[in-house]
Amino acid sequence: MRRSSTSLLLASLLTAVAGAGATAQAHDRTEHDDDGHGRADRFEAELEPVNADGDGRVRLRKRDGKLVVKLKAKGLDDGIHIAHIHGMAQAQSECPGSSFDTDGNGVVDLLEGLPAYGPVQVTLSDGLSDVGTRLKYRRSYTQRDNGDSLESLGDLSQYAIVVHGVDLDHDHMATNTDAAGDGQPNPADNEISMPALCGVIEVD
Ligand SMILES: [Cu+2]
Repeated sequence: MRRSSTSLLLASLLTAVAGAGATAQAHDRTEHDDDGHGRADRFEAELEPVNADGDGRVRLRKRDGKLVVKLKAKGLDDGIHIAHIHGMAQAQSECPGSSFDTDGNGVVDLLEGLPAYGPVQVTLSDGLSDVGTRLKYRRSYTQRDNGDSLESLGDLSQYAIVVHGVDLDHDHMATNTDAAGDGQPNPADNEISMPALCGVIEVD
């Protein structure tokens, strides 16, 4: 049961990574300040470490049916850094502390953190191009990963943002999906799905 749900989750996550370049409604734009007009709903999230060093800040703005996201992070392990809005409309999402490390291996992996931050709702990453120790992008989104409208998320301050990608095998790159080298799909040693930073979304 755990094995199959784990495999399914990892498969869908990796499919999302591989296909994100084609499917994400993401557009990098030139940074510019908002003009202050209009009735924008503004939110922000401070990104703090889950399993690795680093920090960051995300600003979110709902406008004309779109969600504009400005994400900055630094101090990450070099490698691939996918990012999502996680959560459930029914529950306030949180960021997992070390008590969520139920297998006691020293990291809170993707599955262990799920009770805190909930499932993926919106993929922010555009896939394999989000690499390095720093991230800085401004992208807009028009729908959830499941195709539903962004409005169906309800209040954004119920959600959390997770940036993934942690170097576990100490090769200075967060790219290995099987850091233990045992050939088994397992979130406990998947560097790409491993949460690096997390921040709860709050009204700005
Ligand atoms: Cu995620």
